[in-house]
Amino acid sequence: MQSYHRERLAFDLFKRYDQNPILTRDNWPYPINSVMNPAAAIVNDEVVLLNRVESLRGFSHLTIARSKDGLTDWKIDSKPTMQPDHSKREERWGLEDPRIVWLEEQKQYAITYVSFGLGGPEVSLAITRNFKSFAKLGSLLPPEDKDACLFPRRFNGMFCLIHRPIVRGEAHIWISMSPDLKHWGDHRVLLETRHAYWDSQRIGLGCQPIETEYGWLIIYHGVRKTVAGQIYRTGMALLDLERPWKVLRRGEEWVFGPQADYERLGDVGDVVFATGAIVNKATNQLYLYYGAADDKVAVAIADMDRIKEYILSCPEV
Ligand code: BMA
Repeated sequence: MQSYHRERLAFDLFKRYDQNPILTRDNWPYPINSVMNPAAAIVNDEVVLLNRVESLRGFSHLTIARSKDGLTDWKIDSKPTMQPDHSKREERWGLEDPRIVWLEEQKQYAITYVSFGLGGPEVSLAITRNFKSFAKLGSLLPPEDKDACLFPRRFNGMFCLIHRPIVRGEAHIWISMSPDLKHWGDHRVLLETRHAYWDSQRIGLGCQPIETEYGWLIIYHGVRKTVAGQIYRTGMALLDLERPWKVLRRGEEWVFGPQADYERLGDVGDVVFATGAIVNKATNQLYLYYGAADDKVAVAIADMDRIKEYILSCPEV
């Protein structure tokens, strides 16, 4: 149902940081084509962005940039942080679009990323304690699959993974369970594309699930195909805290879309692709990090109370 009050909340939710974009090829310490789609985490009081970086060959690897305030003075690793192992079937053509979550039980960060190999894109897992050394645990599910993130803890004894397989050509968001982070089952569709909506063509998880007292906040991207090309925008849903396979609410409208020049123009125009977020506890704001037009990194900021007001005003599912 259309609600102008809710649409106003959606429209005003995110403010672009006025120094955007925050990372571009011009401030990279080595030659690259582009930087985009970063995972985000707070590590030792610093914001760590694990960025997808595309080389001049067109293959991607992951490189860290760190900042005290998550906005300014980024310190970028002088060389790639995680490189593809080209001898591995699933990493032949690079590593893309990571998401980070802290695993409470393992006391390690889990990085789910797309490894792009002979079978197409698939979801792989790496773990790290310190973002200095990384253990690659291999791929989790068969291709074609993308846009995956774990939850920080088990539910009913099981780990949960949100991901986006392509099934019969359809691109819905799925959730799957595992007792050990290796064997996956209980696959079910979590959110579907919606005919004729802004998210009609494809959807996929954006940043890692954000835990709130009223549920898991899911920020996802939705794609609409137009005669002029595709538009990638951002929407929201809410999952039950103890049963994250249960959708509580879903926004009807997008909350963030390409408007600024740096989002409309680039390697792939009209793309905002959120992959990482942090909550600034001091200001109660969400910093949403996203790839802008597939060649730079930008950040949009929203007040957590406004997000709550918005998502709780969305229709129950
Ligand atoms: C998706 C992914 C992203 C990319 C987006 C827009 O399918 O490949 O890495 O940012 O398309 O081109």
